[in-house]
Amino acid sequence: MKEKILQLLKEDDGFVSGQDISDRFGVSRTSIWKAIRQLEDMGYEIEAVRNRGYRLVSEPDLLTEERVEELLHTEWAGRSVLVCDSVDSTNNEVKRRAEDDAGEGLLVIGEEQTAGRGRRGRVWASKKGEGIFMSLLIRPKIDPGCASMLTLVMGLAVRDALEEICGEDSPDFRIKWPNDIVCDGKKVCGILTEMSAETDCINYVVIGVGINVHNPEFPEEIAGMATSVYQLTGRKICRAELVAACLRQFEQEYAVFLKTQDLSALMNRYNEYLINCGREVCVLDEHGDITGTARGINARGELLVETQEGERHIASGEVSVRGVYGYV
Ligand code: BT5
Repeated sequence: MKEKILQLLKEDDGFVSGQDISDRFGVSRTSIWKAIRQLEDMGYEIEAVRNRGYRLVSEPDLLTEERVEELLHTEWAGRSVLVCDSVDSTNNEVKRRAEDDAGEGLLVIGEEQTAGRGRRGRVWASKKGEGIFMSLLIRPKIDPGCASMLTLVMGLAVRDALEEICGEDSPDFRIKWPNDIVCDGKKVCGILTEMSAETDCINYVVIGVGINVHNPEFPEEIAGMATSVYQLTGRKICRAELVAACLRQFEQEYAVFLKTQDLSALMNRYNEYLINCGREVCVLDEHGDITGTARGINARGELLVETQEGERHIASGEVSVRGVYGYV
């Protein structure tokens, strides 16, 4: 019933009266009301006015397998797409499937994550319908020591995709080494790369991407450091288009990376967008903090930091970088 009512509301830009619906489908006013409630739960915004009826105000930004597949024009990334209504963590789901021999290019998307993760077991806020939570499976034939560079390749790809989808008046999206995309001093995307490997060969790599898209606000704990595309632009972009753009960009940049198995051909562009460049940073390392001026990345994806004792090369692994005066 709700599909039929929805169709009717879509065909009419004005109000459709309860009487009309009831006459047309032979159902009671109560069943109509219930169907309307179900549609609202699915994210449709419906205005109900006494004596006039119902009007469709806006449709939800649905992230379905069909929609993503229709927009993807990639060779292998997203070869198979799985959208879960709810999942613990898309990285976990891809790992489970990778252990079951899933092929390279599998993309898992969650409408929500119940245990979305950042690095070192930190929590990634993953509220239903508000963001993109996705993980891509790859099986690269590269040295396991090079895998951390894939976070940087994906970072560049997501930044480019955000700019593409936001269009001409796109906000100035920057990269905060090693795994964040930031704008206006706040984080709009985080990337978590995980790997299963032997000493000299990789079984698989999972690259997880969390992008804040429609969030009107954030939980208090992260409100000072998180932002969303909606907060930045006031617009509700299409998540499926952003997913497709990320994969398309990643596929291109990954092909460049594979040729040399390092970032030599990507680092100039990466450094152009690197927010840390030329800034005082504090690298929070388990061996002690390092403070200095960030000078950009090298071909191995290490951050070059000029300190009083000389230049240090910081490997991305598990470190966090903070601006001396705040998050960026
Ligand atoms: C990250 O970790 O930034 C990696 C986030 C990766 C999330 C994706 S979603 C799909 C896939 N499946 C997963 O389970 N994970 C990946 P890290 O650098 O450790 O940053 C985590 C910190 O960012 C938290 O401790 C919070 O302070 C902050 N944070 C949490 N949720 C956030 C959000 N939605 N937006 C911005 N900041 C957030």
